[in-house]
Amino acid sequence: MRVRQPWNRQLRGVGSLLTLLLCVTALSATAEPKKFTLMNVLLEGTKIWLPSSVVVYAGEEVELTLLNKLDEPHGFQIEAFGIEEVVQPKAQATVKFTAAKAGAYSYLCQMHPPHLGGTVIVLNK
Ligand SMILES: [Cu+2]
Repeated sequence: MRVRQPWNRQLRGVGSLLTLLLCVTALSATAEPKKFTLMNVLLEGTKIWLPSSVVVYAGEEVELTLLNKLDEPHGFQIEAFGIEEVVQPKAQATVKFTAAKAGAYSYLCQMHPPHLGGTVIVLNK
């Protein structure tokens, strides 16, 4: 059966290549979302979500963990992505969205207009 060995070896090579391709495909299909943590604090007498900007690329999945360090509920809204969350005092919440299109999208607290927010900056790839 030594006659068949070269053919078998070739098949094994193709099998390895296919396995590699499948792994690469699986990795790209299950790409982790871009994760950021934003914190709601009182800074010099003003309530503010920090950091005041988050930068991602168009098409990326984004996951924001929102920490409310203050003593009353606060909102977090990104109208363009349909996000509207209320984070309870001394608690956290998570919101997810796809940054489908390049642009600058504001986030703010929908409960308190003077409460400062920031901008999600979505860059073209
Ligand atoms: Cu607020």
